[in-house]
Amino acid sequence: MSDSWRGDVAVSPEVAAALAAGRPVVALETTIVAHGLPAPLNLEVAADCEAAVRAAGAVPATIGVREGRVVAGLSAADLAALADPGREVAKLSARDLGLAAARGLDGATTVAGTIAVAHRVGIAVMATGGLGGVHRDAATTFDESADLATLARTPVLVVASGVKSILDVGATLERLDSLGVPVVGYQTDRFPGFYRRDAGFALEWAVATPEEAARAFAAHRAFSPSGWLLAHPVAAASELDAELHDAAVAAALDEARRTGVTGKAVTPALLASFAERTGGASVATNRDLVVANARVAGEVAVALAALS
Ligand code: PSU
Ligand code: MN
Repeated sequence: MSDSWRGDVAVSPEVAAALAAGRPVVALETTIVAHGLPAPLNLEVAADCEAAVRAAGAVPATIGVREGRVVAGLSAADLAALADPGREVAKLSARDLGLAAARGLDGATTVAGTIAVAHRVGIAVMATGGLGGVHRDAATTFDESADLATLARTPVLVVASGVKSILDVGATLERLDSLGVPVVGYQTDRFPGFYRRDAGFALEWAVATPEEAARAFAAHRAFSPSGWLLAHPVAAASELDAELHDAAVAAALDEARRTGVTGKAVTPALLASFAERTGGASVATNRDLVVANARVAGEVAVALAALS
């Protein structure tokens, strides 16, 4: 069976059947695969995320662009192509999707790009590692991820372990407040700092179960066009050592300043230098948290489907 078209999106047979039947589906991003994690681990993590969604009882829809086709539910071959470091794969936020499609490009979607596609085909839940956010020098560079504004206008629940401490976490939380995006702790009342369980900020709202998250998100949609950030901290056993973490943050920021990297290259550059500084420990933490987020997203999608 081949993909079917929903609007401008090619939907895999499995995802199309699940959506038609109202069964739970979870969108997964591909920027983490193409630009966030080193090969060959990147493809393994993508497969582990899909398996975690399935184990929770939902259908994974990994999203990306292949030769100009915007796909929800990438095949293993297409996913492998996007994971291939030898290939030119564009990094696509929501604003880039149409251009990449028209040009016939290969592209990996960020959180913003992924939720734009997910919403277009009727997927309400997404999992990732970390949301993009406000960079520390944003007061002069205006570098704020389009993930924030896109989440403000796209009703998709995103499960993430907060944002990386390389960013300005406090400013990111303030922007999410201004933009009207709820930030809800999953079994925590502290905002997670990606590699660490607590970034040093309290959360106003928390939920204890997937069912509670699903009920509140469903209720939220009656009053707001925005999505949700469901903040799920990394498991305690997978946390990065605090000292190693703080030293790596300082070094990564210093390197970024010295090399003068800008635009969409900033986040991948920071991630790569972080991995180098922690001797790969940050990559192991990243892997554990993104797979755990895929499982929680699967559970929330199952609970959401049970409501309707
Ligand atoms: N956080 C990670 N790994 C990643 C990203 C974020 O730990 O790979 C990716 C996500 O796809 C996110 C994007 O949407 O980086 C944000 O990039 P930018 O800051 O350029 O918007
Ligand atoms: Mn940016």
